[in-house]
Amino acid sequence: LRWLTAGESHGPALVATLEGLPAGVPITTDMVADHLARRRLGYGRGARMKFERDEVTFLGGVRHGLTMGSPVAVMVGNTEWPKWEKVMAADPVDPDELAQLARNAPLTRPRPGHADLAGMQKYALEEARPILERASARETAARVALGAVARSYLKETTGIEIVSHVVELAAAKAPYGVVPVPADEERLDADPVRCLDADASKAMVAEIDQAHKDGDTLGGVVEVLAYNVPVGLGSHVHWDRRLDARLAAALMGIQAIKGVEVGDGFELARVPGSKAHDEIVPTDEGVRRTSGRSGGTEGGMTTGELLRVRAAMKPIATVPRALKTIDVETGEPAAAHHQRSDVCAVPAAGIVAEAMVALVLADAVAEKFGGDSVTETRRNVRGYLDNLHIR
Ligand code: EPS
Repeated sequence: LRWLTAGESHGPALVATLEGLPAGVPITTDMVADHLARRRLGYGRGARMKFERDEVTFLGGVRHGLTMGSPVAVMVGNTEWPKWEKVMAADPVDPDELAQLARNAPLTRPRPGHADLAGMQKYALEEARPILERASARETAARVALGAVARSYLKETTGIEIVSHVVELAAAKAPYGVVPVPADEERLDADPVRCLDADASKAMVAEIDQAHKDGDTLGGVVEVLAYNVPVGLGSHVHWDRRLDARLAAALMGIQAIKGVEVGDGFELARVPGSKAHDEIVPTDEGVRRTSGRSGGTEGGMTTGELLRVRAAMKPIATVPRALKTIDVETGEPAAAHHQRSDVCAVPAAGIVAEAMVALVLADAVAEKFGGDSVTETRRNVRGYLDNLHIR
């Protein structure tokens, strides 16, 4: 599969294309809109999440609710656009007119932790607008839109289903080892922080309330689970074919993610081998592992067990109690620019992480099973699984 996104946070729209899917994948505007709505949930989001809507339009690749095998193109409109149409116009705008717009004031006090300063240096810019517009997590709406298509492909061809939850938010932690199943999605989405454990959820909400009072922002950890993943996606033969490497890269590629773990991840480095690995046993349903510490990959290949990955998000860089920076215009110390921001976007990061996992798995499924129609892919999956010589 190949996929790309384009678009700025305050531009007219985000667009995304996905090429390489077979014909016959069920997908509708509503299916995409549902996932986009899930991304906007979560306690601690800022004002923009409340008044903006995500407007979805398919521009190609889909007819009467099914993919056609041609590239899928989807557009997510920014309803904020009318306020920004001069500031973010593609064509030149009269400089006098621009100078009168408060919104267009040059952003010369880069935020620590954001792409602002390094981006201005790298792209030789006098202000941060062109950097932050694309660095913004608004772009994740485009990935979630494609993720919705990838999920439908996975479900149709392999039965893979993906669910995520928030396991840590600042100092508040969900109990280890309690994981949701796909049927928990509605319940998770109804929780203010998408946490499965009621007490942990309350503690997380309290963390956000406190940070809000303090003019601060918070990060956390999300966990994504993929059920019904067949054995043998990815490969041990080369570093860039290892599925765990591909998952890690995809998750690290989400704005503000600073760490990724597969299965028990860093914890595995702290225990001896006898407590780190998942023992293999014969059962009535075939070969199984007795535990899920590896997160469902061994040697860069899926094992057929539950796939489990985690991503750690740092606190949002737009801190209301502004951090120290410089004004690049004068070179003097200054307070970082701040207009409005989310206190915490960890619940939303979980939905984005689901989309990234879906895209990586869809890529691995397409690579292993091929097919130009969903029926053909499904037949290939079944043929492979029915003929596994060790089961
Ligand atoms: C974002 C800052 C906020 C968020 C935005 C991401 O936007 P603004 O600066 O316009 O208030 O609302 O997220 C989205 C718009 C979205 O859809 O997720 C940032 O700096 O990354």
